[in-house]
Amino acid sequence: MGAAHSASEEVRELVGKTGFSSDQIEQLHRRFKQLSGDQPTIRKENFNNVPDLELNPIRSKIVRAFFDKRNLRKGPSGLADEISFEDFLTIMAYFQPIDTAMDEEQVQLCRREKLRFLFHMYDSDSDGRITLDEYRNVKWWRSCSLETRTSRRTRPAPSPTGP
Ligand SMILES: [Ca+2]
Repeated sequence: MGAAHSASEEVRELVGKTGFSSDQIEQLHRRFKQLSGDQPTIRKENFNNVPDLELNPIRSKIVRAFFDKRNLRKGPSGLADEISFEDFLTIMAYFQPIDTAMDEEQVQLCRREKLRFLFHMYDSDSDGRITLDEYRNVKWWRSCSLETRTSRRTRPAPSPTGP
């Protein structure tokens, strides 16, 4: 009983921290266990078998975002070797739509967090600046992914060596 109680207590705590509902947390926990192979942490290699990411051209950027210490609020730079379920939720929360029940101040805070997350995706060397190369790097991959999704449109495929 003790364990069951502490588990639900833990979920309640995570609801407060992340803004996910308890149903969403359970769902994400199943996903986490699937990814980790039932281990308490996830390593980068665990993302190798995610079919949704297989064809995603910015796959490495997305995977990196999960381990970026800045996004995990664990440091000004660097990558974590592994992430816990709570870390996983921290990252997934960046992808949550903004809750309409929030007051203006919370909305601003939430927007700022999301922007920071996006900024970190571009600023791959964590120096707090986005160089033209870093910008082009993500932009090129993004346009590639759009290109694949919208199938063959009239625009030619962008070249990896530049526009
Ligand atoms: Ca940079």
